[in-house]
Amino acid sequence: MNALQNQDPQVWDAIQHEQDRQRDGLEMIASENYTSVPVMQAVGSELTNKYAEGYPGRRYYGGCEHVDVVEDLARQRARSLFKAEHANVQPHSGSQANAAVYLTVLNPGDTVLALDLAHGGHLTHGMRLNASGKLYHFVHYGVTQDHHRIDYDQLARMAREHRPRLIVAGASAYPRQIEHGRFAEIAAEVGARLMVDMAHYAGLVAVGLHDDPVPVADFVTTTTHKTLRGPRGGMVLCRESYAADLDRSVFPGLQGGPLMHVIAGKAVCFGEAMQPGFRTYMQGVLENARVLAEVLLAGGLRLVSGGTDNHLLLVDVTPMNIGGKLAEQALDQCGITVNKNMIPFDQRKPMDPSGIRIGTPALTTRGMGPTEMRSIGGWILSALRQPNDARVLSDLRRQVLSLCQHFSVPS
Ligand code: DSN
Repeated sequence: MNALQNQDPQVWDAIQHEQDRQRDGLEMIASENYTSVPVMQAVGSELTNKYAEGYPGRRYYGGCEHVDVVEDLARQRARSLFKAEHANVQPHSGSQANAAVYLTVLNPGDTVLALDLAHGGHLTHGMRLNASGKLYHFVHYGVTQDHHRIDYDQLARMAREHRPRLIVAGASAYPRQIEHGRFAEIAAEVGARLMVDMAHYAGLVAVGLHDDPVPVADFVTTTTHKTLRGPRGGMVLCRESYAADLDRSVFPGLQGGPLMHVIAGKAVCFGEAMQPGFRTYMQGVLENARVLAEVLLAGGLRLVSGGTDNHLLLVDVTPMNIGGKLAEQALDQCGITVNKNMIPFDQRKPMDPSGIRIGTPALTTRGMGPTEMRSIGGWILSALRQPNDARVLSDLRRQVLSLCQHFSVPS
C-alpha cells in the first residue's frame, strides 16, 4: 500500500478509476493527450513546494537557485523549439496566457476582432460571460457558409470597419490550417496587433507541419497539454520588444507564484518535442485524422469543411437523425470519449448541438495507426446509427476494450 492509498483511499480510488478509464477507453477529445512518464514525474516533484514569485535571477523569495535552472531551461527550450525571441512559461493555463496578452496591449473597452465561438473560436476570445467579453469590446468574424473556411474577406472588411486594437487568430474547433500571413497583412493594414492562439495545433507548428505564426504575430499563446503533449499549462511567445511588458502582465499583473513543478514539466515536454520522434508522432496524428475522415464520410456523416488538414474533425451527426448530445452519450457507452460541439450556422442549441468534435492526438500517442482508425471509424458509425440499442453499444464496448488491451498508456 502506498502513502496516498493508505492515508486517503477515497482520492486514491478515484485516481485508480481514472487510470482505468484512460487505459480501457478510446480518448478522442481533440484537446486531450497522454503526457509522458518523465513529464508526470516532474509535475509530481518537490518543486510544488517552492514559491518563486518573479523571474529567474529576480525573485521575491530566497532558495530559488534550482527552480531558476528549471525555468531557464523551459524558456530556452521554448524559444529554440518555436524560434521565438521571448518566452514566458509561467501562465497557469491558456486562458491566463490570453489574458496576459490582453492586459499587455488593451485597455478596458478596447475593440478586439476574433473568431466567433460558434464557428470554432474559444471562450477567452470574447465570449460574453468570460472576463475577455466583459472587459473588452469583442467583435467576431466567422467562416464561410459554403466551405466553412475562415472568411478572410469578412475579416478584412470588419477590421476596416471596427479598427480593432488587436486581432486574434486561432481556434479550438477548426479542422483546417490557419493562414497566419493573411491575418498579419490585415492587422498591418489597420494598425492592429496580432495575437495567435495556437493551443490546438502547437505540436504541428513545432515540427513544421502547420503554418508558423511566430514570424508574423506580435504574440503567440498556447497551452502545453494538447498536441504538444506536455503538462497542463500555458505559455506566451513574443518579440523581444514586448518582453518586459508581457512579463509584467503575467506577474504581478495576473498571477502570483508560478507553478514550478509544472514549469519543470514544460521544460521536459519541450525537450521531448525537439526529438525526431515527435515529428513522426505528429505526422501520425495527421494521417490518423485523414483516415478517420475518409471512413466517416464514406459512412454518410457530414464533416465541417468536408474534411481535415489538422488533428481534429468536426462531425455533423444530423444525417443520422440525431443530435450531438445523444451522439456523445452513445459513444461514451462504447468507451469512445468525444465532446458534443456546435457546428458553424448551427440551428440547434449549445447543450444539444448538431456536431461532435473528434481528435486523434491521444490515440496516436498510444501507437494506434490507420488500421485502428478504420476499425474505430466503423464503430463510431455503428453507434451513431443505433444510439439507443443497448446490445449494439455493449458489443461495441467489448471491441473497444479488446483493442485498448493491445495499446498501453504512459503510467
Ligand atoms: N477546452 C479546450 C478545448 O477542448 O478545446 C480549449 O481550452
